[in-house]
Amino acid sequence: MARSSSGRDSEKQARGSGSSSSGGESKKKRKPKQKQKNSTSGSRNSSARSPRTPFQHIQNLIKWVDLVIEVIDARLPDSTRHPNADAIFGHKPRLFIFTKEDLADPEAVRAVLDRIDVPSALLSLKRSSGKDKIINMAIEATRAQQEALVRKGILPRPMRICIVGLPNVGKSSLINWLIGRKKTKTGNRPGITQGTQWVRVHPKLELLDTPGILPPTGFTELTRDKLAALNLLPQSNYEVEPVAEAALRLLRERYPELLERYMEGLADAEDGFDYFARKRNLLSQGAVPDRLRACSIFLSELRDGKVGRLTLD
Ligand SMILES: Nc1nc2c(ncn2[C@@H]2O[C@H](COP(=O)(O)OP(=O)(O)OP(=O)(O)O)[C@@H](O)[C@H]2O)c(=O)[nH]1
Ligand SMILES: [Mg+2]
Repeated sequence: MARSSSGRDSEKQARGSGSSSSGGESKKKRKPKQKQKNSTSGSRNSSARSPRTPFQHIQNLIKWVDLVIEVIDARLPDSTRHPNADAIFGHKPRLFIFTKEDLADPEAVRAVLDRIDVPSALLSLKRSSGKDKIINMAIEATRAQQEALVRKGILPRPMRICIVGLPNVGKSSLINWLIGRKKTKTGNRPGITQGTQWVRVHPKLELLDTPGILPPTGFTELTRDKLAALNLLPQSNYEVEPVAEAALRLLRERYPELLERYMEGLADAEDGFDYFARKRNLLSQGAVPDRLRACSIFLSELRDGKVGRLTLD
């Protein structure tokens, strides 16, 4: 299957978004001095110790935080976890927050939650209920750290929480949702957040928004197709037609009824996007079916939940 870029490009993309993250951090006042030293916020001459990618930047930050919240897209509960997440964050108290409940298959997500032993919550950020539950989970998960500070005679401070996850899973939206206003930049495409940003979400909790992190390697072709189909990879990393074809194949295997309800005959059509284009009257000159438009519209509607609630892992 043709691909416009390799895993190395993911790293390049990620690195691009990381460069400004250092700038954002250098303006923050509340961070410990040592953190400033280890971050990319120093002068260009300090590059010997500077992390080279946003992922390395986050790895450096991790030692200063009390809790890591991994944000996971409930439509891809395995594929939207960084393959090295357990190795890198596993020693820290963690919460998993599965976003996009409103777009995901409830049964499939329930099965995933049942096999996870990290405290987890499933959320639709399109609904306003459930904020107190998340705040309480975070306070509970950092209770041991708070008690340790008291034991050491250190003045109480808000617990520092780092939000991590792949691009476009809903990290920044989660922060805005918790505080009930738009403090962090969000958008429906991967790569919106370019820097780090601290936000106080509760007198006891400060959250650090971070850029989405893509592993430089380790994606199988299937995983890449799933991430691309659900708009979790930067568009420069893939071509629309093969991704749409892969998504249609997956839906035919997993959700033929949804597909049939979405467009009668699509589940069984010999050439799916030829069929789609004719059905939607997407014809170019000479009444030739416009496959590219058909693929783009299909992906866009799939991402918006118009095919139905689905989980592709
Ligand atoms: N339907 C639905 N959309 C959501 C939900 N959570 C987030 N989104 C949407 O997902 C998109 C991405 O949200 P962001 O918060 O910008 O994602 P991010 O993880 O910060 O992305 P990057 O900054 O690019 O890494 C936005 O269009 C949000 O509205 C949810 O629970 N349900
Ligand atoms: Mg963001």
